[in-house]
Amino acid sequence: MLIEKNLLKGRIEKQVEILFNKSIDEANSFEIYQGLSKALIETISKNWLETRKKYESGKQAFYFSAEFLMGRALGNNLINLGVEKEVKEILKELGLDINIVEDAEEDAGLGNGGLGRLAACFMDSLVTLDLPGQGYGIKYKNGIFKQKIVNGFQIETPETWLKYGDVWTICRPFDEVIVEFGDSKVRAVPYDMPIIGYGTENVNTLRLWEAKSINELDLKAFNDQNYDKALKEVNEAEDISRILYPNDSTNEGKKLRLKQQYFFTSASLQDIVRKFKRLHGTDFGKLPEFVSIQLNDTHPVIAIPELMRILCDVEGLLWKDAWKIVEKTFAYTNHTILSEALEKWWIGLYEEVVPRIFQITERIHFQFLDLLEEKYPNDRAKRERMSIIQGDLIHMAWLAIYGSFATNGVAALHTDILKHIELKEWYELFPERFLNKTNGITQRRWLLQCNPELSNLITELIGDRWVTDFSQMKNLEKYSADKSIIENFLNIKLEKKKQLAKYIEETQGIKINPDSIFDIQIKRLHEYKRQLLNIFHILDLYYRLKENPNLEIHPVTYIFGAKSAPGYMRAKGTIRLINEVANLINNDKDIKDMIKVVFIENYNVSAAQLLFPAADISEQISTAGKEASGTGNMKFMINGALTFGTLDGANVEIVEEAGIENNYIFGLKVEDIEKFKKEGYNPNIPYRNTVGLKRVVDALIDGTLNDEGTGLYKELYDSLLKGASWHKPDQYFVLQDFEAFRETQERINKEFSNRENWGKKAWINISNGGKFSSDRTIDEYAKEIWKIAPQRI
Ligand code: B1N
Repeated sequence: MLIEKNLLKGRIEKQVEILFNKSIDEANSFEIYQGLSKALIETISKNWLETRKKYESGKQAFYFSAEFLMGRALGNNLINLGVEKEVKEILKELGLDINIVEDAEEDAGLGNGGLGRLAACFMDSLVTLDLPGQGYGIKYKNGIFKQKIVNGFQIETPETWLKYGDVWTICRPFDEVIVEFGDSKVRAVPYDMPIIGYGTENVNTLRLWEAKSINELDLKAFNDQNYDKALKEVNEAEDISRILYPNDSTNEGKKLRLKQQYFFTSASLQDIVRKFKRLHGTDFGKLPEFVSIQLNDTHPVIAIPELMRILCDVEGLLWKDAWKIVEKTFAYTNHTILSEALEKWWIGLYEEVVPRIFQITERIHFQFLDLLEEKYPNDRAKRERMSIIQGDLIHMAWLAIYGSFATNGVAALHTDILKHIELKEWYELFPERFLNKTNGITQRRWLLQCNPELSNLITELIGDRWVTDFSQMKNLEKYSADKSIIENFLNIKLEKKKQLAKYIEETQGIKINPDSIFDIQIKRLHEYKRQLLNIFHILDLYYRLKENPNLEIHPVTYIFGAKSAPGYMRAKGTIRLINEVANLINNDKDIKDMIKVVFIENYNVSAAQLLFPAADISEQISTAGKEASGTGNMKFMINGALTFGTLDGANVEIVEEAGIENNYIFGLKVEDIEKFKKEGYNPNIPYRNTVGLKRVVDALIDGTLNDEGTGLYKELYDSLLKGASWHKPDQYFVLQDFEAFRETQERINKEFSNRENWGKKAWINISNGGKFSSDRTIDEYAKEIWKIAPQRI
């Protein structure tokens, strides 16, 4: 055991005393949460510093990411440290419920969705595998906004996780560095978060930078009573780490965003180079032997010219020597092929914000043109397509591929599309650089922590090795024919559904039936994810029930959770639509509770931990080819939900592992869509010919539904049937896929009633989830990209 119970209890008391000057019986749940957390940090602090020292001897991987969607730390750390039981007892003796203490913690919501949560799962796997890997990011003062639903509309309010300080990071003021922009300099102050592994004493680090101004305040302006001016510099500096941009898979070409990117990558590189010099001197040719840097999408790609700057301008290397080092240091992960997400910076802005980096980027661009000329002489068209600087835009993905030794996609299908369609010419130029690394999720948070009931059953059957070796799950498969075990599983599922129902009743005031099918779609709101298709089908089902009260269906509860980017009007319209349809159906006595629709307000990591275990059906219905991987699909699978989805992203691999017959696959495939694009797609055809479809689409504009004069529904309608200047009508094939969607839903509804058979299918999914552990993903990155090996303290 890590720490003896009474010792820990004493430490909690002491910490509450130090932090709040209260005795433990006076402390509220938040104060206990902080005291307990600090006591845990006290307990691991020795191991933490030993790990840091240990890792200095060899090669380390650094994960550069603008987002780390960590969620809550306490519950996860209690489990990873193996002290959950003791802490529960301690709190009980004090008359406290651990759940209430855990609920006092705010989510660290420093990310938007899958990309940010992936970074968080990777942190957990790195340390659990004893791998020398560290995260680098930004300590945003305000993470992803809090979503309120008011009259069905999404309202954003600021997220304030740091309101009372954060116990899980420690400031390291003497590691601060200065980041220089064209017109100003700021201090980058590091905060370190310990990343505690499972079944290991290693403690890794996530280093998050906070921006601070060099000068405190302009006293002269203050004395002149010019208060805005007095604080101008302070505010401008602090603005850099003030807020997370709330876009998921869309690019916002804003100056502050570019500043954020340069701020954290420059600070991190300075930190890495400083440490390298301390350990190995100035033989920078050796840098790639000790350092690998993973660029999480293009957001940190400005690190490539920044490392050139440091090596050439600061350390005095020759350009060509520096370039060789840079090319061997970075690796790049591509997370999307949506054109609106690809980052391109306008040269005017880039030059203004980081003039020296602009010069270096230009030189890289010309050097690349030389390479192209050598390989493909006189091929002007190719040069135009592949140029890093195109017209007045800098194409960050191109810079990433050229400036790194590896480019990876995040699921097999996605990597194939990169290699053979989207990045075809790049793959021809650098075939050895392209790799696949199918995403994964940590089973510690997404099964052990969020579903202790199922975890216990699994451990009873196959022992607990699955917690750190998820391939063990395969040993469960032999029980799929064992009726009593399937019965056990189904009872656990029911229990998780009851827990969710209780949460929904308490937080949203809606009563749902735990015996109904829980059909859940939780993810960011985006047109390509097709929440619209889901809600159209629900409305159609509602109309059919109204027409035919004898229609026999198994009761079903449709649950949504989704945030929309604040400026994304179609996504906001869809949220309003879901809420309106929910209201209509939930309040219609004729429906007799056959259908319920719930929109979960403020969907975040903590809500996710309640939702995944309670699902029967996992909605993964993106237009084929558009969802790079998805990771929610994996969380559902290992908690025993069946996938209802298209052959997109990692869904393909999920059904490969668990069997297509144990899931519900429908709709157009990538090839079908390619064909439509070649031969032409007319959404009017399905609109007119699919029974019931016209009725639900027209409900948007014929007065049936009411968007309060905002025009949001008309805009949705037009997006399907008229298109817009930037896209053809129904670019995501919502109407074309409607019929297959409905047929498959009908099949689900029928088959759910056969409890035993359903349970068996769910069990087979659980048993075949082994591939989707982020431990497997990280092991592949470590061996095939970073070339790092475990270092245990
Ligand atoms: O990254 C996830 C994948 O599982 C998802 O399929 C993919 O959509 C997601 C700009 C993004 N791709 N691109 C982003 C996020 C924020 C931003 O500002 C783009 N997120 C994804 C993990 O691989």
